[in-house]
Amino acid sequence: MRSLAMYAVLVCAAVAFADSGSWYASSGLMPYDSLIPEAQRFTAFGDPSYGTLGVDGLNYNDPSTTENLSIRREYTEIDPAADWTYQVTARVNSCERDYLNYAFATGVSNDTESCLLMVAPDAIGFTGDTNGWTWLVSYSVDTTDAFHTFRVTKTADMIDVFVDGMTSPCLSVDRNTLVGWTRNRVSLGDSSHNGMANFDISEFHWDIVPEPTTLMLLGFGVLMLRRR
Ligand SMILES: [Ca+2]
Repeated sequence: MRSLAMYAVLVCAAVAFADSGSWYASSGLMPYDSLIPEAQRFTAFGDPSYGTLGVDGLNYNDPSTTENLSIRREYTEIDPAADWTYQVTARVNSCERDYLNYAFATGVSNDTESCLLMVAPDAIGFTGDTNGWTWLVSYSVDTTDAFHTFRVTKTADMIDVFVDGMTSPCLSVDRNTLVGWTRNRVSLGDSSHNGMANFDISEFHWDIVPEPTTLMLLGFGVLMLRRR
């Protein structure tokens, strides 16, 4: 009985750091629609009127330097040791912009460093200081007026970025070099509070897997159960 209790506790511990799902514009539902089960549903922060669902995707039209639209899932904690993958298909639309050099942020971030991918009209990358528009590392790619798929994987400390069908990453960065934002979230897409932008997102997928030590403990729990 004791090992059974231990097993139950360890299963809960593993579930705490695991989350995955997908959203497709072709579903005809906003990512935060109440028809979507909670385990797959996002929440809209900021001004929801900036988002509209069209045939090509979810269009963000953020014309303000004092407001934004952020569609995200928030967590109490995403352990920095957890591995994860996210993938987004999106395009940046030609539009008037202010001084910010990125259009939107997307992906997974924990409470130690911001791992959100910044997508600009002509580049993608990660932030390098507390100013969200200063690149640490970037890769030149024309994201404007054509859809591309951006896939980001975190394995241990390394974060790799792939565009479309790439088999080797165009960007690799050690998470320890990224700046902290103290944000535990999966962001489908965030426009900037201070910047203006217009972009479309047609698909988003995310997969946060339990941290390796939790998996090992879980395996130990199963072993204990089988020895009874
Ligand atoms: Ca804005």
